[in-house]
Amino acid sequence: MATTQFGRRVGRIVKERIERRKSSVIREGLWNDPFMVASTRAIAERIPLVDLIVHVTDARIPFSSQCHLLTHNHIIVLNKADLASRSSLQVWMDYFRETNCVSCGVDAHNKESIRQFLSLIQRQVGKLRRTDQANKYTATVMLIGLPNVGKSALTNALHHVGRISAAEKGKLKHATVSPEPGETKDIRSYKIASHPNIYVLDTPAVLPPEVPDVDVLSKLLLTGAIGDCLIERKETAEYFLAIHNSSDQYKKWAKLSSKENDIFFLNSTTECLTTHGLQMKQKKKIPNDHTQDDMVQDVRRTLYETVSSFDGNIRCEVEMEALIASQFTALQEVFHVSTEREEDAHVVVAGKLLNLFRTGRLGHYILDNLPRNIH
Ligand SMILES: Nc1nc2c(ncn2[C@@H]2O[C@H](COP(=O)(O)OP(=O)(O)O)[C@@H](O)[C@H]2O)c(=O)[nH]1
Ligand SMILES: [Mg+2]
Repeated sequence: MATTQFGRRVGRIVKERIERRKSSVIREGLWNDPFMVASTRAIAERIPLVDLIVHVTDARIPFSSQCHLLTHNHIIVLNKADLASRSSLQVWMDYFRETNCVSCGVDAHNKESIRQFLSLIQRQVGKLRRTDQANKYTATVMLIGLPNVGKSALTNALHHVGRISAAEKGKLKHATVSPEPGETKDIRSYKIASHPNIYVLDTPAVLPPEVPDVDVLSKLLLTGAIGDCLIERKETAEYFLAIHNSSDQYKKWAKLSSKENDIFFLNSTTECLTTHGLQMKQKKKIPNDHTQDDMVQDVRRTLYETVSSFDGNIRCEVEMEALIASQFTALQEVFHVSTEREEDAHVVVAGKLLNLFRTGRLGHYILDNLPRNIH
């Protein structure tokens, strides 16, 4: 499958660069960062001291974003559920249920989702104590996970929702949230519930002791868990386009296409269009200013038109490459990128495309397959 080839190509480059940095004297890069090593050790030492571990993963890669520091008493959170395909997420939740893991999909930016997550934590904490201790104890819950999966965003949301629903006074604390991995530098506690008191510990990211395989690395890169500095953005964006072009996502954007709109007008002869009605429809078709939303629609339409009019075989790597090259050229126009050198223009296009993908505006995906021995 061409997608796998694109992923592996990206994964191999990243792996090779990480390995090179690991063996170099320059102490930089995630797997060679003494801070990361120390914080992973500090988190591991805390595990036996806390009441519950919340293992935060990225719902787009429920398997590839798992961390190695697992314990018996943990729940799995598939965060960023808003970015994942809903039907596939349900399949993953069923899988976790079958393997007797308590799991839930969460969107850290959605209050209702956070309320449900908080209730789950409260129920799990409640199970840990004897009934005669009811409400008179303090429990500690530690969030652990790879970089950028949303531990700090969840901490803030739980802290805010928990304190407000308990009508507690006092200043709210704020954990640093960032699109760049590795921002949280220490373990901090935030109160999220009273009667019983529950504190959540936000932690720096942990990384597996060994550099993962190339398939996992490519997905960590695409979802933003390990930062873009390890490889040129263009290669990562090409990998995204390969995934997009092999999925059914583009079909959802058919109605944005001007070709499809023409067909719509031709088929609407039975509809009585007044001059005003026609003007309104045409207005919708041709946006007159270029807001961010219009831009997103233009990108979606371009992706739809390039894939649907492509008559090559996208399962073949070379032909997929040709399609992707044509998409870069078309997107350069959509993003209004004009640079002297084509290479520079493509870097800008890649950055913009990745930003749209990572914020969920180019569809919902789950990049991992279920472990094979299950289904
Ligand atoms: N769409 C979406 N973005 C999220 C969610 N949770 C976190 N993020 C974003 O993911 C990035 C990393 O979040 P952060 O909490 O700093 O991750 P941490 O490194 O695990 O603490 C930030 O840009 C957040 O705004 C979520 O549920 N949905
Ligand atoms: Mg953080």
